[in-house]
Amino acid sequence: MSETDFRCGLATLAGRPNVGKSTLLNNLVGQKLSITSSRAQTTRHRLLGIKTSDSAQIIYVDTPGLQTDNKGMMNRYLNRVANASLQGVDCIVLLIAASGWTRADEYPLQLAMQQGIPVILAINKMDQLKDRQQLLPLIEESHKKMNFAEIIPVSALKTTNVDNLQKAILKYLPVQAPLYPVDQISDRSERFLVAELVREQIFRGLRQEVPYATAVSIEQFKRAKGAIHIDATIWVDKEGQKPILIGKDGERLKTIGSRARLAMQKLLGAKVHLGLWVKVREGWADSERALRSLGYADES
Ligand SMILES: Nc1nc2c(ncn2[C@@H]2O[C@H](COP(=O)(O)OP(=O)(O)O)[C@@H](O)[C@H]2O)c(=O)[nH]1
Ligand SMILES: [Mg+2]
Repeated sequence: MSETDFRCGLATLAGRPNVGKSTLLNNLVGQKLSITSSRAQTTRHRLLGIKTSDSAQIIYVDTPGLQTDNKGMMNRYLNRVANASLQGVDCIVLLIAASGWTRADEYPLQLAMQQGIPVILAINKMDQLKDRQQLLPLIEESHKKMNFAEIIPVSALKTTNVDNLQKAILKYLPVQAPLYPVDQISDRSERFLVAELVREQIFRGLRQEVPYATAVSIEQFKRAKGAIHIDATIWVDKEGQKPILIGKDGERLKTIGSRARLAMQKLLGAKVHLGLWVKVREGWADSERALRSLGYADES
């Protein structure tokens, strides 16, 4: 492979909430960077996952789900981030689920169509189909929706056909030198990624509205004596949410902490000591200033 054949570019993973964008990003990059849960709107930030080989560098863009709910400052913020991530990239990978097109897929489809760049349709969660024959009518129906550059069924969870998706994306990337150092896997700092791992456990461990009322900040991130010492604060919106997060005898917070700590050790490849606190900051999700100070500022 000569240097002049090297391909490099950006591919945005787009789609409705919960369709599997973050799971797919982790799978494509081969490292867990983006947090996932069975709940909509787990992803709140744009995150780059960078995959470099001898012949190419693909920069995947994970985004919050595209949805039409614009109520509240957080929803508006999430929509802005997701919208902006469709611009200035080389191709869009639009995800739908193998169970079929839903109304919630129409808005991401419209936005993807408007960009005037190649759109690859990834039909995700194909592991949930009893019979792969069911894909044929779905592919047929999808062809009518728009002129997709490619249509590729995958399972992000079971790693089915993900390599073929990767090959397809490569075709739409320009020949150019890598944009990021070849050993870099994300644009996000370790501090950011570990804060997200705490948020992931909150989304996985708690029902109802509480996860949506929480944010996480890292107060300390220090390497000492072969271990990493991390102190994190979980911010809640109301006093009444605090006992829900902490749980009876502190059990829930303990579970969140120990699971997040294990995930951090895996990510950082080092022993982690984690201190977790819960604090109240009333109305943070609807205050522009609080949103900014917690890292929810518009990202370019
Ligand atoms: N069965 C199945 N579940 C999946 C697949 N991909 C993602 N999921 C699940 O779908 C849920 C949402 O995934 P996530 O990646 O957070 O979706 P996002 O909101 O689009 O980023 C999680 O519970 C995932 O485990 C898949 O290929 N098959
Ligand atoms: Mg996500």
